[in-house]
Amino acid sequence: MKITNIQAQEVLDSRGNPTVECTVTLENGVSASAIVPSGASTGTHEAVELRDGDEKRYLGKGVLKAVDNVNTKIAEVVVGMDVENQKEIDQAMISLDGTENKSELGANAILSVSMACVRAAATYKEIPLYEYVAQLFGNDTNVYEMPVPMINILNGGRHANGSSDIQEYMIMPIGASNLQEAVQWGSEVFHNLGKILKEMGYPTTVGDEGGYAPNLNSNEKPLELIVEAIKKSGFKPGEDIAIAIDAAASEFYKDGKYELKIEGGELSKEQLLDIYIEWVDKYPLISIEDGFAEDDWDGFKLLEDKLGERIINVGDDLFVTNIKRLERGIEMECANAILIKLNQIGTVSETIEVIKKAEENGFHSIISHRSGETEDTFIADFAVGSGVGFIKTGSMSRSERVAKYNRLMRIERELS
Ligand code: 2PG
Ligand code: MG
Repeated sequence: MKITNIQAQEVLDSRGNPTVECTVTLENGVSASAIVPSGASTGTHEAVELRDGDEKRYLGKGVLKAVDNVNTKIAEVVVGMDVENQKEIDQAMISLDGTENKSELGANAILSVSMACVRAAATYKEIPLYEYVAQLFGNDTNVYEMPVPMINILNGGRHANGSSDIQEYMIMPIGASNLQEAVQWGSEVFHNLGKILKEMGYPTTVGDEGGYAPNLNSNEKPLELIVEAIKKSGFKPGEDIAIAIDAAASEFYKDGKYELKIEGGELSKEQLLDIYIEWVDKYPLISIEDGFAEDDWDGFKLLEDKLGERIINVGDDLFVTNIKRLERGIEMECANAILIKLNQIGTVSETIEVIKKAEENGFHSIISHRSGETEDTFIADFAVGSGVGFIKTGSMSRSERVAKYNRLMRIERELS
């Protein structure tokens, strides 16, 4: 079915910053929209998010140039194409942009069109979005695996001023028998953690991803409190519910050292590694994301050699959903998992390619939100259709996070 119109506009993300929404209309009148999210602890090697830099609007964060690029340059090549030719649509935009990092048109502009085309095609074919995604992957559309959620209940780093250096403390309901149970358990632990914090006299206000953000003056204390909250909720730590962290270590890396403010200032990679080893020994910690900085391949390698058998060793800023960087990681055997963010690379087709590459090489993939999210639940369907088995989509509060869990629960009900 032919694309007859594409129209972008500026809308807001969950931090109140502008982002791009695109609506694709087809020859038969069907139309569908998608909204692009936005990160805070962004990797240097990510595709470029085009912002206006006009200080008079949204403190320079406007996206009118990206919007205009969709409505003029991109529309010129994409209008008239068949909406089911996702690869060709994406390739046409990549060629039009002409840069390695999509800095000409903006990855936010390109991805809004890419995602909206996927949704428009699913709508036109009258099938659920996850099913169309499964088709794009070439997956069997009769069997689906619901992802295990990584639920971020304590926010730190760039997502919550004044709390821990470690950016995210997540729980993984690995013992839950289905997604709905996982969500229920996650919500119970989240609320019990809130009670514990309240009793200790800490605030229970939340950070960017909906987790609590107390100033505990420790990077380890959150692990202890989460174990307590898991027990208080009646679950077995490590058996029913495990813990995951995203250190987002690029954010506290400076001049070859890791500045964990609380754990004694400047640490070498070996010292930081020792902390991770201690935590993995002491707590049911089964996944560490960005344990080292985005270009510290050797740090990741140390972690993989020491703990690769015991943890999911995830590269986020390290790989930035980029196939070349993933290939280097596969070659070096310096991780065993990749975080997947569509806007790090900028098209749905390239994202699919990266996930396939990861799978072929025994790497896990985790579909992820950004800290600046929207009401768009695209990644919930993307996680189910891709069949990767994991999704990281924030806490049990803030509607832009909960919307994804709600969508996942609806999908699960529909499938059963
Ligand atoms: C991360 C993400 C999402 P941001 O580091 O994994 O949690 O954060 O979107 O700020 O990069
Ligand atoms: Mg991360």
